[in-house]
Amino acid sequence: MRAVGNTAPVDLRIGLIGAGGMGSFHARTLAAMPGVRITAIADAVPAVAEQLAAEVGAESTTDGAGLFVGTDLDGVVVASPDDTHAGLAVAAIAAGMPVLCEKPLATSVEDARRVVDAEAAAGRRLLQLGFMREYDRAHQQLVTALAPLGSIHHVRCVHTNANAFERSAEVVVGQSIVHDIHTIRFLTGQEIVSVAAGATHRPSGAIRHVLVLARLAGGAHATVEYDDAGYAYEVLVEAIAEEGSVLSGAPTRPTIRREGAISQPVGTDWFARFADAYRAQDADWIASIRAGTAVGPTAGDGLAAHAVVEAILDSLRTGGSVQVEAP
Ligand code: ISE
Repeated sequence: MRAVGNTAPVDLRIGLIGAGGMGSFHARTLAAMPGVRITAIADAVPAVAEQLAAEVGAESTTDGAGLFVGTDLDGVVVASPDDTHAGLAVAAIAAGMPVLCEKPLATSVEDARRVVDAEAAAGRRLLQLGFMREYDRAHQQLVTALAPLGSIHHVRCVHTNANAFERSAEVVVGQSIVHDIHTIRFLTGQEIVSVAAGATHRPSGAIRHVLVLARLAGGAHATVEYDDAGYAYEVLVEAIAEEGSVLSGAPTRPTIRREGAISQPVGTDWFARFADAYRAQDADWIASIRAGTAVGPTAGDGLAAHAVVEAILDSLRTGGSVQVEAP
């Protein structure tokens, strides 16, 4: 069934690889946009691909890479498991197809570099990377408020995750802290040159809390306080600049007075917190295909972020300060 309300003539045919939670959201969001049709959905699990394909009126397949060969697609969304992103992104670029690739770009610096090299060989940008916080209102307000305040001395990212399950350091840093790394880079316009990181652990030994102190090329500091808390989801960013400081806003929430106490819900769902940002990102991507120019976070941003991911992991292992290898 096509998404209700989208009866505009179709001018863009979009494919999607990875029909899990994130992929389903992209499919529904894009299918509801005027002139956009999801025509092909790929997932390694046939039933998963078929179910989403039936919902949005697409063909289904288990062969993600097949979407780049002999199809009439105008663009592809990559929302498959992290370690498949780089290979699929390279295939999309080689086919000259615009691609919205979920973050992270890759799970190694080498793979991220392959994507950057593929674009260089293609001679044009084709990839938009899903660092969607750039499209979040609270982050945009932060950028605007900081503009007149002069040089930035410190960016403080506080990222509380509602994951109750245990994750490896590679996943915590590569999948979650990678967002904060990008926030630091896009707020300051500076590269992270060194990091020192430490972690605390759950009684089981699994990683729980990560603290990162980063130094930027221009001399500023940045910190990331990351917690796999389980009980709440919250992302706060504070920047201290020459003439003032700015703390990012959070979505407006009710203040509840009840049984002699005041409370305010925080939420536990990262996806709900950033749903509007994802929608804005997807709309920008579609507009960029029509305009013939890629926009938003780049493959280079993904490569730079992953170089920092690897330096943080190195610091967690060695306990020392680690220089980030300039990608
Ligand atoms: C998740 O994968 C996301 O992308 C969220 O934005 C992030 O805040 C969370 O930590 C990740 O697990």
